[in-house]
Parts: sequence; structure tokens; C-alpha cells
Amino acid sequence: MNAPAELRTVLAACPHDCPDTCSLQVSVAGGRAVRVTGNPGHPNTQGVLCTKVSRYVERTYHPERVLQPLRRVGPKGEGRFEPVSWDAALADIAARLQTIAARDPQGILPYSYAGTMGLVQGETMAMRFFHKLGASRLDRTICSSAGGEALAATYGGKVGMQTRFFTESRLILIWGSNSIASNLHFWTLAQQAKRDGAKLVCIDPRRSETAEKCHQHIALRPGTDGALALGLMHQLIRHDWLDHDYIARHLDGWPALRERALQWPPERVAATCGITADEVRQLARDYGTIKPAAIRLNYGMQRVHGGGSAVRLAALLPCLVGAWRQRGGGLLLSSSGWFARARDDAALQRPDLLAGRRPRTINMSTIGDDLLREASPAFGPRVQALVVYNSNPVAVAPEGAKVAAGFAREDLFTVVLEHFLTDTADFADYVLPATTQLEHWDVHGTYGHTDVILNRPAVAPQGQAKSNAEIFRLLAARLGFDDPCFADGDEALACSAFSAAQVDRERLLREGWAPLPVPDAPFAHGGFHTANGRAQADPPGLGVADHVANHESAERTPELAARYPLAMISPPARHFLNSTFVNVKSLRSVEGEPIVEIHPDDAAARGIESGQTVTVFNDRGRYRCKAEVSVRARPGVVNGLGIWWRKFGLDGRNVNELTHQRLTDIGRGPTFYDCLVDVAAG
Ligand SMILES: Nc1nc2c(c(=O)[nH]1)N[C@H]1C(S)=C(S)[C@@H](COP(=O)(O)OP(=O)(O)OC[C@H]3O[C@@H](n4cnc5c(=O)[nH]c(N)nc54)[C@H](O)[C@@H]3O)O[C@H]1N2
Ligand SMILES: Nc1nc2c(c(=O)[nH]1)N[C@H]1C(S)=C(S)[C@@H](COP(=O)(O)OP(=O)(O)OC[C@H]3O[C@@H](n4cnc5c(=O)[nH]c(N)nc54)[C@H](O)[C@@H]3O)O[C@H]1N2
Ligand code: SF4
Ligand SMILES: [Mo]
Repeated sequence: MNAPAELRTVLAACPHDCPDTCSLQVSVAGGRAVRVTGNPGHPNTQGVLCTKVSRYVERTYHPERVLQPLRRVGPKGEGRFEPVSWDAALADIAARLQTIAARDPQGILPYSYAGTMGLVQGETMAMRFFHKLGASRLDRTICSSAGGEALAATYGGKVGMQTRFFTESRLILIWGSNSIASNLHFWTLAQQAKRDGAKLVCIDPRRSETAEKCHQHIALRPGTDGALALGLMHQLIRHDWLDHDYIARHLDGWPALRERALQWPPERVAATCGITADEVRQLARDYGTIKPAAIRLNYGMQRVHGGGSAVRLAALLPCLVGAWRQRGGGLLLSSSGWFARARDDAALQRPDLLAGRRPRTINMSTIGDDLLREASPAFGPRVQALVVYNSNPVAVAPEGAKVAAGFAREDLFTVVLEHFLTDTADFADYVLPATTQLEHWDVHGTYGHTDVILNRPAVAPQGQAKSNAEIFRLLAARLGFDDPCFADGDEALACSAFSAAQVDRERLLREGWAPLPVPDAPFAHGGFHTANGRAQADPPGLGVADHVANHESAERTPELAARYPLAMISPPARHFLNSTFVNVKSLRSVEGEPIVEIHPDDAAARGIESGQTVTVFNDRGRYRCKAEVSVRARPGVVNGLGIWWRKFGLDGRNVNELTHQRLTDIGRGPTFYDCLVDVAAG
């Protein structure tokens, strides 16, 4: 009998697009990862991981992992491939890209998002490569640009209160966030505050897992948060629950905003939001009188036409009551701005390699239309080559039928760096096997706390997998790019990405994490990151509005609303991470099948029962799934939980078959939750 292999522990980082960015402990025996657990030494992680990432070992050694380069043999979309050598794949890819680049490199488009949030395997070597090439640039808007730009315009950056002090809050508004599913470690802190007497209020059209555990749930109509924020301001003014001193010292543009807020009495807000006037009054009273009051805003509320304005208005509330004065008060949407200040993106991504060229920019949220667009003077050349990494656009981008049609173009050359044959990889000319987080170096900032987390490789790359950075280095070499920056290795990049002045690198290497120097109550005395240090109620050039009606709504498109009377939102399912993990059996079996939640009244009117197959449809398409008749849905709103792979759907489609490509008022973001549909049995 062999002696049991010695168990080794490697400190790593959760790579996923989640505000918690946990510090991981990977147990390794005999060169194989056997377990991933939370690092008890990292305060935010507290030794606990979510169910999904506890399964990371299963995902890494999944029998369907792509472990060698693949070349397409069948029609696009069918996912039939033959193995090829790295040498053959790289030579052909380089030749094809070179041919396109010789005519106009803007015919080449990178497509990536946050499959990993690591700096090294994210946009460092990849950006250098595409900058040197002069490829089209990608506007990475698919998740957070509406809220992010609104927040930055208001406060000068994506900054806010420190997560750990939510334990000291006495009122927490959880606004547009299903924290139990998507921000678990924050939820732990909110629970602690609750035990200490805090009141928790959830503002969300869906009765989510989180909403049902809060003291109060305000189930407003999707896309009406701006009106609610104005209604709260109205009451703060009327009852004089304002911190006049804080406003005078630290807020610009209050007089005009005050006038606008006065147009929003509780009755008007109630009618717009589909809630009661008493709910508005009570919420305002709580917010105006309980201290410290904290808002956990999340991106769920900005996936609608007016998402930017709504975030801007909600974000101003803490200034009005002076909530920033205490460390348990204020607001957190994203903390990523603290990290941006602690690194030099120009040094990492090297935009200087553009050498004066100014390639066009394509918005990732309109990839469906843009892949189908012909060359024109306004658009530039047709997109002729796509290089996809860290993203699964065929499943996650809006108006899926158009996205799939674009990817199916015979004249499009598509390379996908992936772990699995996703919906997107099925359309690739080449699939290149990428390493997972257990197999490469990386370093992570985050958007939900303020610690840098290091990821050391725990095991060797599986099969022939290579890290994204290594793949771009190899492609750079094939294209003859010999700038010294293409020789930088993954480990060196990871260790030097954050400035030594801000991050204790020794500690990072030793403990796997290191904090950024962020004050406990960063804006107690103002000092926002705007040019003049004051918060901006009406940032110049932003075109901010009051409540902005949804693109698809009774207010804006009454004819459409008559035909499609139900609003559909499609928030994430708890056991998936966007479309990641959908192919991990143990997690898929918990989620069961793709479902749409529908309120009992709406179901009864359509003769629909729980468990029945239904068709959700609008002018863009139809999507079949199982109905779940449930008060998780409010009347008039259905919840199509995402994001399933199309190929696991009942009819080879997913919820994005129904969403559209119109954008947000601020930040050019997608409007996934601004979508009218109807549902029929069968
Ligand atoms: N388990 C899990 N965790 C995740 C993800 C995942 O897919 N699964 N995704 C990750 C990603 S990419 C992100 S960006 C983050 C944050 O992702 P978010 O999109 O913020 O996701 P949620 O926390 O689910 O919050 C969305 C909540 O907003 C609600 N909502 C929808 N429309 C509206 C509206 O108009 N107003 C208001 N007030 N609420 C609305 C939804 O019902 C849902 O409960 O989570 C990350 N964490
Ligand atoms: N209807 C609807 N659509 C949505 C949303 C919604 O709420 N509703 N949410 C939107 C949001 S918030 C987001 S952020 C987007 C997310 O969209 P994406 O960023 O595309 O996220 P994922 O679907 O998780 O796909 C990430 C892919 O990256 C791969 N990957 C992970 N690590 C690596 C790596 O190291 N190397 C390589 N090469 N690949 C890797 C994974 O295998 C996975 O297939 O979806 C959006 N789409
Ligand atoms: S997905 Fe989020 S909660 Fe889960 S391990 Fe990763 S960072 Fe932690
Ligand atoms: Mo996201």
C-alpha cells in the first residue's frame, strides 16, 4: 500500500465576479487539489466559502474540461472539434490575425469580462497584445457601468464605506441586492448587526432569499428606484431630517435637487413604484431618524433604462442625513476605486503600445448587433475576428438570438480561451485550453472589500492548458511583437501589480492577503474623490434626470405593454455564478431546471400551475422553461432566473432570448431587467 500523500496548503483567491473575493486555502496531496476552503485568517472570508466555490475542485477536474487545443470540424454552433497541437493552432491563429491586421486591425475584436477578476489573467497581457495589434477596443459595460459611472460622477470614484463596519449600522437598506446569493459575506455582517438590534430593509421587486429574511421588504416595480430615492428626499426635507451642516460643507447642487425632490410626494412615488405611500413615509422616517444608517446598493437596480440616474439619486441619500460621519453609516456599491488608486493601469496594460492609433470602441452589450453590422464609414470595418476570454457572450449577452446569429457568421474567425465547451466555445474556430485558478498565478482587487488577495498556483496546469497571459505571450511572439513587456512572467506581474507604497507585498506573499490603507470613515469630513472634494448632486455633462421610465413600460411603450403585460427580470440563480458552474452537476441539480417565477394571480389568469412547462415570449423570441408559481414574484413581474447555458435549456435557448440591446441612461450599460414579456402554458 502507498503511504498517504502529504497534505500541503496553498493560499489562493476566488477568481469569480463576486464582491466577496474570498481568500482560499487549497489542500493539495500528491500534486492534486483535494479541497478548497475559506482562509480563516482573512477577516472578510472568515473561513467560509459559498456552496459554488466549495465545488471548485469538482470544476477543475471535471471530465469535460478542455485540456488540449481544438479546431472546429462541424458547422458553427455544433461544438464538434478535433484536437490539434499548440504549434499548429498558434501558427494558424497568428496567420489569420495577421492577414486581417494587414488590411485594418480594427477588424479584430477582443471580447472578455470577469470570468476571472485576476489582474494577470484578466486585462494585463491581453491588453498589451491588443494594444500592440491596434485591434478594436471593447467597452466593458455588461455588468456595472451604469452604476459605476453614476457613482464616480457623484463621488469621484467607485468608493464607499468599509464593509466590515456594517456590523455597527443600526439601519441597513439592502437595495437591489440578493446578498445571500451574491454577497454572502456581507450578509454575515448584516446578520450580526441584526442581532445587535439593527433593522434590515430590502428593496427589490423579487421576494428573494434575502428579502424574506429582512424585517421589511419593499417590492417596488423594476426600474422605479430613482422615484423612490426622490420620495425619500421629499420626506427628509418635509420633516427636516437633514444634516444641514454636512450638506453645506460637502455637497454641490443641493438647491436644484431639493426643488426636484419636492415634486415627489409619497402618493406620486407610490403610484410610480407600485407600493404604498405609507411604505415611503415609513422608510423615510427610518432613514431620517435611525443612526448610523447604511445602504448596501448593488448592481441589480441599474440594469434598466434609468439605472444610472437611480444609482446617482440613491447614492446622494447619505449626504443628506450626514450618514458618512460615522463608520457604520454611508453607502457601499463598489470598493473597486480604492484598488484603482493603488495600481498603475497604464504600466499594466500599456496603452502607449497603440503608438498614436485610436481604434474604434465597440460596446460589449450590443455585440449581437455589432457582429451583424456591415462595414460603413461610421462603424468602420466589419468585425472579422473575435478573441474571447473570461466570458461566455452567447449565453450572457442580451438578445441572444442575434448574438448567436453573429457568432454563426461563416466569415467570422473566432478564437475562444476556455475551460469548457460553453455556448460560446461551440461557435469557435479554435478553442484554446485555459488554466483554472488552481493552476496559475494571479492577484486580485475586488469590489466588496478593501483587501488585495494573492493567488498562488496549487497544482500544475492540467493537460496542455496554459494561462491566458501565457497564451497572449505566445501569440505576441508569433506576431513578432518583441517589446520587453511581452516577456513579463505571471508571477512577477502578480507580485508587482499593486504599488509597494500601498500594499505590503511581504505580507501578501506570506498571508495571501494585505489590506489597502483606507480610513475607517473615509468621508466623515467630506474629502470625496471629485475634483473639488465635494459630492456632486448634478454632475456636469451627465444629463441626469429624475425617475426615468423603462425602455419597455406602460409609460413609454403603452402599445407594447398592452401586448406584453408582464415585466421580466432575470437575476442570478444562487448556485451559479453568471453562466459559470451551470455544467457542474452537483450545482445544476440543486437549481433543477430553468424556471420562471410567476405570482399566483398572474398564473391563475393564464391557467398556469407550478411545474408546468411554459413559454415566455415577446417580439424578440420565445423561451421555454418550467413555471414556479410563487409569491417570490410580485404581481405583474416575472423572474426568469439566470444564467443557464442555452444548451441546457428545454429548447436550446435561455432567458436572454427575450432581453434587448437598448442601453442605460448613464454608462452605456445593458438593460436586462427592463423587458416586457408574456407567459403562456405549454
Ligand atoms: N450566486 C451568485 N452570486 C453572484 C452572481 C451570480 O450570478 N450568482 N453574480 C455576480 C455578479 S456578476 C454581480 S454583478 C454581483 C451583483 O449582482 P447583482 O446583479 O447585484 O445580483 P443580485 O445580488 O442577485 O441582486 C440583484 C437583485 O436586484 C433585484 N432587482 C432587479 N431589478 C431591480 C430593480 O429595478 N430595482 C431593485 N431595487 N432591485 C432590482 C433582483 O430581483 C435581485 O434580487 O453578484 C455577483 N455574485
Ligand atoms: N439576463 C441576464 N443576463 C446577464 C445578467 C443578468 O443578471 N441577467 N448578468 C450580467 C452580468 S452582471 C455579468 S457580469 C455578465 C457575466 O458574463 P461573463 O463575464 O461572460 O460571465 P460567465 O458567464 O461567468 O462566463 C465567464 C467564463 O469565463 C471562463 N473563465 C473563467 N476563468 C477563466 C480563465 O482564467 N481563463 C479563461 N480563458 N476563461 C476563464 C468561465 O469558464 C466562463 O465560461 O452576464 C450578464 N448577463
Ligand atoms: S463566489 Fe464569492 S462568496 Fe463564493 S467563494 Fe467566491 S468570492 Fe467567496
Ligand atoms: Mo456582473
